[in-house]
Amino acid sequence: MYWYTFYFIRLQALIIYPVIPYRYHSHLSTQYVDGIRGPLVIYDPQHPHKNLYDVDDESTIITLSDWYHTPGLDATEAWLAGGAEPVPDFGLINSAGRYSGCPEVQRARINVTKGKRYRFRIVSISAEGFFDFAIQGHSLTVLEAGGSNHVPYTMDSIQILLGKRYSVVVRINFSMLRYSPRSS
Ligand SMILES: [Cu+2]
Repeated sequence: MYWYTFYFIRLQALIIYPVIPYRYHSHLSTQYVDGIRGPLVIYDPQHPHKNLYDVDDESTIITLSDWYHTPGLDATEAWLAGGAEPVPDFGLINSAGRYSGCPEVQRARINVTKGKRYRFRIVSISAEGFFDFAIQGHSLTVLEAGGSNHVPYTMDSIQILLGKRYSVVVRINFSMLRYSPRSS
C-alpha cells in the first residue's frame, strides 16, 4: 500500500491573510485515518482580539488525533465483514504519542515563557476519537470556534470532536521545567 509511506507527515501551512485554523485531509479510501491529514492555518492580521495574545505562530498550532495499530483499510474491511468497530489504540499530540510498552517516542514539545499569552490553535484531525483538552494549572480563553470569532470565554478544558477547531489564549502562570498539555 504505497500511501503508508506518508505516515506522520505534518504540514503546517502558513498562509498570510484572512482568519482561522482548518484541517486538510485525504478523501481517498482510508488515507485520512492513516495519516494524510494536518492543520491549515490562515492568519488575520486584523483579528479583533489581537490585543489578547502575544504569540501566535507555527509553534502554537496543536493537532490532536487518534492512531490505530491496524492500517485503516484492513480495519475497515474487517469491520464490514462483521467484525468489531475499530477503536483507536492511542492518541497523538502534534503527531507524537505513546502507548503502553511502546518505544520512547519524543513527546510533542512547545517552548513557552512565563507571563506571555499564547494563542493556541487546537485542531482535531482525529478519525473517530474525541478529546478533552486541558493544560495543568492554566485556564483556556476561547476566542474562536470552528472558524468563527467568539466573545472571549474562559474555561478549564475544552472537549473537541473530530474535525473541530478552537483558538484558545493561555497566559503562562509559572515557571516549570515542563507543563503537560493533556488530552484524553
Ligand atoms: Cu472531508
